[in-house]
Parts: sequence; C-alpha cells; structure tokens
Amino acid sequence: MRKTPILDRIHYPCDLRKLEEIDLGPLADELRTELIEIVSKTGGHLGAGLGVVELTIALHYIFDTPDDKLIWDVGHQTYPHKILTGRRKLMERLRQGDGLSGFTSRSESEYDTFGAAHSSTSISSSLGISVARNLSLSEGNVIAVIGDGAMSAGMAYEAMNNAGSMNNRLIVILNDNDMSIAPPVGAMSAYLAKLISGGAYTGIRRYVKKIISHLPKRIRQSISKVEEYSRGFFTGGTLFEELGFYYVGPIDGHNFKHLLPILRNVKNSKEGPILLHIVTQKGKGYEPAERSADKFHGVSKFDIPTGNQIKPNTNIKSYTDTFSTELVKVAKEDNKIIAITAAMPSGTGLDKFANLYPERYFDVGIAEQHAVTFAAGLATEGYKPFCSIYSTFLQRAYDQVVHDVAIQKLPVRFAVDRAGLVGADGATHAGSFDITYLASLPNFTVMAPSNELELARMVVTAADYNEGPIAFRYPRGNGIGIEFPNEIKPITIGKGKIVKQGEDIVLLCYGTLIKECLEADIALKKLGFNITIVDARFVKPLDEEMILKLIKNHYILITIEEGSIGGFASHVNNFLIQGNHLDSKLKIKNIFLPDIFLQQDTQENQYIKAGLNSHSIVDCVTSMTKIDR
Ligand SMILES: Cc1ncc(C[n+]2csc(CCOP(=O)(O)OP(=O)(O)O)c2C)c(N)n1
Repeated sequence: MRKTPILDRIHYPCDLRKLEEIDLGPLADELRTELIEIVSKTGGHLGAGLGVVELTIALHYIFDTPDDKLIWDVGHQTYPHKILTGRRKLMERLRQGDGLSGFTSRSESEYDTFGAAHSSTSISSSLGISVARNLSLSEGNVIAVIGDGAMSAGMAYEAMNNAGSMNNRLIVILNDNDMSIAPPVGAMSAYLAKLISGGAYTGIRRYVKKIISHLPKRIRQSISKVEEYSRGFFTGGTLFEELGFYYVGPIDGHNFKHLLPILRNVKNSKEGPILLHIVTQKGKGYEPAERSADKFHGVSKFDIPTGNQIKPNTNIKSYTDTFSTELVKVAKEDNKIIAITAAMPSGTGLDKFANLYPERYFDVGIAEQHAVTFAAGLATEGYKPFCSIYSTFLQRAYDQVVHDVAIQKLPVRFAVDRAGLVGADGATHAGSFDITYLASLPNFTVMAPSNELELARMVVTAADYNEGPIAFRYPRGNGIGIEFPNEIKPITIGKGKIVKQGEDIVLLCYGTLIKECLEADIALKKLGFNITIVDARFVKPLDEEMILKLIKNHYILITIEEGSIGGFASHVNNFLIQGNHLDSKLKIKNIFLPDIFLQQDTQENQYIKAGLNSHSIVDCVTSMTKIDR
C-alpha cells in the first residue's frame, strides 16, 4: 500500500511540530519534489528554495512560529516556507495575478513577518522587531535568515554594527551557499570560505561556558580568556564576534542532526545577538540545478527530467541584450569605458562585457550605493563608467546619485534596466519611479528609447557625452524587431522625433509605449482621426521647441509614459504652465502609472490594470473629443 505523504499532514507549522525527528528527512524529500514540480509549472526562484528545505523545516520545527518571528532576507527562498505555512494549495498560482507573491508579503500570511524582495533588509527589520519586543516586555525569538550574497550589502553591516552594540537578543542565520545570483564577490565571500575551510566549530563556547560557570570566579575568569582566544584560533571567526555577535558555525545546513540541536540551543538563549553560520548548497537535490552555472536561481517553466527551460521562441532581442551588445561595441573603440553591475551580471547582460573586457568590468556585489559612488570616482579620473542597475534597485542608491554624481556633475552613465512594469516579480521589482527621481535632479540628462534601435543609439550618445550624468531607461522584455543600420549614430541631446505627422491630436510619448500609440493609431484612424505621434526621447532636457510647435497646430496633447506621477507629464505640464504657453483651446491629458502598487501578474495584464495600453489611449482620445466608439 502506498504511504500517505507526510506533507499531506502538514497544513501549518503546528502540524510539523507533532512529527518525530525521524520523519523530517522524508518530509524534506517530499518538500523538495513538490517544490520542483510547482516551479516547473510556474517558473520563479528555485535554487535558493531547494537550498533551504532542511533549514525551513528545522526552523518551523524548533521555533514557535508565528509567535517567534522569522524574517527571510530577499524572500525568494521562501517557497518551502509558503508550502509549510498554509499556502500549499495556492502555490499553483505563484507569481500570477491574484495569486501568491514570489517573495514574503505581510498581507499574504502572518508567517511572513516582514515583506521583502530587495536584499539585505532582514537584520535591520529583525533588530527593530526584537527591540519592540523588549520595549513591550514580550517574550519570544526573532530570527533573520540572510544569504552570503545579501551579506555583501552595506545595510547588513549597518544593522550588525547597531545590533552588536545593543546586545539585544536576536538570531541571525547566515545561509552560506557560496552563491549570489552569480558566484559571490568580495572580501566577505573569501572570509566565509576561510571560516568553512577552518572546520566545524559548533558553539564550543557555549559548552565551555556552562562547564566553567561551576568553577570558582578567579579560575573562571582566566579560563574565559583562554577560551576567547582559542576560539579565534580554531575558526578565524572573530569578525562577527568583534561586531558583537556570538558566532556559531559553520554547520551543515542539510543535516537535521546538526541543525536541530543547535537551533534548540540558540532558542531562548540569553546571549545577545547570535550569528549562526550554516552551509548549504544552492539547487540541492535537483541535478540540473546543481550542475547549472546559476544553480537555477531564477527559471522559466521547465521540463523536470532534463531541466530544459521553456522559453518563448523568438529571434527578437531583449532590450537588455541590445544594451549589452552595443556597450561591448563602443567599449571596443574606447578603452575608457567601464561596466559596473551590482551582483546582476546576467540580468543586466554585462556578463558579455565581462568576458571580453574583464579588466574594465566590475561586479561590486549587492551594493548599489557603492556601485554609484565607485562609478563617480572613476568619472573624476576621466573614465566613462556605465552603471547598469535595475530601476527598482537604483532607488537604494538615490543619495549617491544626488550627492556623489549630480551635484558634482560627474559623467556617470546610468543604464536603467527593468524600467516600468515587470510582471511576475510584482510591485517590489517594478521600475516605476526612475523618471521622477532622476529627471528632478539638476545637471542630469535623462532619456528613454522608443525601441531597441533608439536604445542602441542612446548607448552611443551616452558614451560620447561628457558634460554630466546621463541616464537611459529601458523595459524588461523584447524589442519590436526593428532592423539595425550598419552604423549606430548618436542622438542630438534634447531632440525629440515626430514619428507620424497628423493633425489636431498629438500623442507625445516617452519610451517604449510608443508601440501602444501606433496600435491606437490604427483604431483611431477607423474612427476618423488622423493623429500625430511623437517620440519625446528626452524628459531632460525637454524638447521645448518641438512642444511649442506641436501645440500651435494641435488642440489636444496627450502625454504617455510608463512611470509614476511627477515624471515626463509633470515636466511637460510644468513647462507649459510656467512659460504661459497654455491657452483656452489646448486640452491636455496625461497617461501614466496609477497611484497604486501593482501586484504580480503578466506584464500584459499589468498594462491593462494600469491603463497603459492602446485601448486606454483610444479611450482617452475619444473621451476628450466626446465621440463614442
Ligand atoms: C537591493 C537588491 N539588489 C539586487 C537584488 C537581486 N537579487 C535577488 S537575490 C540575489 C542574490 C542573493 O544571494 P544570496 O543572498 O546569497 O541568496 P541565495 O539566492 O544564494 O540563496 C540578488 C542579487 C535584490 N533582490 N535586491
């Protein structure tokens, strides 16, 4: 008779805690199999989840979640956690509209103590939670789980520095799988490797302390000292200790026999902050993931036996690919060009650059703030840094963009990828704000291509431009399949382009939504409209001359952009109002992102929800001209 899966008995962690320890191994196997099956159908993050199957089980087994607070860094590794915390049935709608988020989300479950998706926030938020517990005289544990990749960000150190000085009870689990999305970079990664090669040292200090607590004080003190020094000698693991953490590790994160006693030990311990260093394998238990270079960090749907991913069959290049191809070309001609990524070599396409010009390529780790100021430093010395960062992650480096780049008018080139709506990764990854936050800065030149050829031209333009900071934003996904000429020419700064000349009504578009304008044009033609379509190209400097010409012979002006309030529309409106260019005949409407955080869905559905597609444009035109379709 076939045995009922143990997983079928687990609806919530309280069910898990009823199991015998001996059941946990088989449960881990079932959980892994289920995880692989789910992600093969939904796509998403796989490698990280596979690596923490045992840790997830062990944490919910030992700790009293959700009363004990468990905080996952990034949250991309939480699929096993979701399965064990009441969301198993919902997993088939992972990362889909009205389905589960691919990260932690407070609105989704009380077991998601803190929402995440951007990295390295877990120690700060955990410290806040643990301080709140103290202030309200509550009990319970607070546990942060952070990866070695996430440990490369400044915020993690800021939090440790603060936590170490406060002596608050807090457990930080460093999940060291020796991988970020790509292999990890930096001195911390080397340091962790050294700790691991130093051999197991599982909290010897705790046991020594227990023993010596029974000895007379004088002997106790001197033994304590010996123990303190020998610790560093055994492990070299004093960096965390110097920061005020009690270090335990390294521990095999796939072995329940090691994990459970240690977690029991640290639970309710009276020590100040504890750092538990566990070693895991990303992609563990699924051979195609284990042997792939990125350990199946993020995947589309795939075939389980082979691991082959099902990707859309298209010859059209992605915007990211166009950017990196063009950058490599300009870098061949100009050895001052530098490429910088913050732990996203493949996501930004800069791995191509790394292969060809390794000496001019820098992966700085998950450290967007540092990436920007590092680029600024290079720019002071006459180099031409291209800082390629997703719109959403550049948010983290805003002060560096303002203070280190814009104020000093340094020619740092910002290649802002994943601008606009991004689909399944949801609100945390949407690039909604960059037009607003960059174009509001003095000294900045800010542009957006309307198609992939325009993007290639903007790369060339940025390479040539040395007067100050310059940024160009481009979306997730493919271009329109436009043919490229042999020579890619730069664009004149501040000059827009009439794409189609019509009359009365002008669609003034900033960015790739021009595609929707062209589609709207087909429908509007049938309704008797002959509209003008303009590719603005620049939000800063705005092509004021062109806008003035447009309002002379059009009476309806509609701006369109894939960004928040305060962006392109605001610059156009402001120019017209401040310059007294408005008259009673001119009607203006602005189409931009709504004032909500759009959750995960397909990109297409997000465009519909946001009112950013050809239908909304047609509706806007017809409502302004009061003609029913
Ligand atoms: C601020 C920020 N920059 C970049 C990313 C993209 N990102 C997601 S996961 C990840 C790697 C995380 O590595 P690690 O913490 O070691 O976790 P692992 O996936 O190896 O378990 C990166 C760079 C992010 N989420 N947040």
